[in-house]
Amino acid sequence: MKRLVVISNRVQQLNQGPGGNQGGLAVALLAALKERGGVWFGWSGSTVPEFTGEIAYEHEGPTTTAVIDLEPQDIDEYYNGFANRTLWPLFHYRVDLTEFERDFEGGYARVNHRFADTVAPLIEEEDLVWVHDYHLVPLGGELRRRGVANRLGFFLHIPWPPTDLLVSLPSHRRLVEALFAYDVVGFQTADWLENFRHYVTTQLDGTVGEDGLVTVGDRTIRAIPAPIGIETAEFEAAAQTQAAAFARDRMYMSATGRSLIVGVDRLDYSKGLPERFAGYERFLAQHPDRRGLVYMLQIAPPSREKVDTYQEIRAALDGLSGRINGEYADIDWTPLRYVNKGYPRPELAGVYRAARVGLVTPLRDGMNLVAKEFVAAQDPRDPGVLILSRFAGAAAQMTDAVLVNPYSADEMSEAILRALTMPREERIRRWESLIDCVRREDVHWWCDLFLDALEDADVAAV
Ligand code: ADQ
Repeated sequence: MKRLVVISNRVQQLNQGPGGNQGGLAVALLAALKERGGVWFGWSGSTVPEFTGEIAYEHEGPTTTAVIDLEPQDIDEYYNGFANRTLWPLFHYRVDLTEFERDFEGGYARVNHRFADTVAPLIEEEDLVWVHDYHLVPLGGELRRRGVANRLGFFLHIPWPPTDLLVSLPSHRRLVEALFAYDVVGFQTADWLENFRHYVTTQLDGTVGEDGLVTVGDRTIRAIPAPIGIETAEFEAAAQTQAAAFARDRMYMSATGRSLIVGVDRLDYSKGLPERFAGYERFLAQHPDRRGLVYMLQIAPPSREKVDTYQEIRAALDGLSGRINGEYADIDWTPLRYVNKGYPRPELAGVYRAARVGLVTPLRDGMNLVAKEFVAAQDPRDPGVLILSRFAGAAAQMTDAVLVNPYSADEMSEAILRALTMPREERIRRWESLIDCVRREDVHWWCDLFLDALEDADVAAV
């Protein structure tokens, strides 16, 4: 079995132990690294006044993490700039929020060079190299330029936008052509892959062949759908722990006899939080008899706080939650609890399990793991109902959720009523079908799917 080199913007710390807060991706990549041995490389999260390329290592058995510090200007232009002010909004179909700045592109290119310079010497001849996400699209090409002839894979965690939107990026061609340095490129869903193929055939004169082969000029890559999953077995077990039971009981006790509707998201405009609040507000307005019998908990830890659009969405949500509670609260009832912090995974599992309804309604999402975690945490004898946006990648697999258009407050209100009144047999039937998929296509399955494709790829001989 070949050694693995994983490269992503940030690196999960080793030695977190069973009580740690590792998300599914970290669990899977660390498991793959443990099995195969190898290195996980990325940014430390810290800055230094001047880039040195010095690598800080941590080791655990066959797994090594290797991180570098970047300069403040790198973070401004690469992370808060091109990655999160340009690519993130554009790839989530938000051209209106996309900033097109040449400086950002310069910083993006510079950091990708710096990554390539520092990681290239760590790559051994037979290693599989797996690069993650929109921060690092050009890295494959930079590695090739430094003589790396290994199998190179790239996985995009976010959507791939329709061609008409992508071409609004002045450097769209360079960005997409850079993907042809890899051997395998993975997308979350067949739809995002289809958008990619459309771009390649209409803008780059490329061709699409059998088995996902896509050719532009003299380069052929394999482009595959590979929907990411969660660490289902671990998460189901987390939902059975004392910490989970404690969190669940805390929820029950704080609202006896009331049905919980839960949302858990990074505070991000792609997650559709204002629209979700509006849907819940519509529900309260349309169903006076339900007031006092339900409450909504929205957990949303802030992210990317240096980016203006994130400050704006936070301010908007503060206003909306105040308005809803101001309008509908009673002396003994708060309709909306809005919490801006993170929780350990077992506690999160307990909160999901206490909920009658999971509200996962992003306006656009590569996959959305919260939808899968919600399902994994349910009590099989009395499961809650998942309401899921049609525009989340997860909707392609989770067709037995109650699917909604997240832009429509009316649809959301109807879905909430339907979920709250759904007979137990129907809840069980839907949940069984959902959990079946969440168990089968878990994060380890995803990891194997991608790495098998990468191992089978005809290496850079091309
Ligand atoms: P994200 O946009 O971060 O990921 P998501 O898939 O929902 O979105 O994953 C969020 C993770 O953070 C979940 O595991 C969730 O439990 C955790 N989380 C959220 N709020 C939390 C809180 N308050 N406390 C603790 N944990 C919290 C990107 C893409 C997604 C894609 C993933 C993986 O945008 O579409 O599914 O990568 O590929």
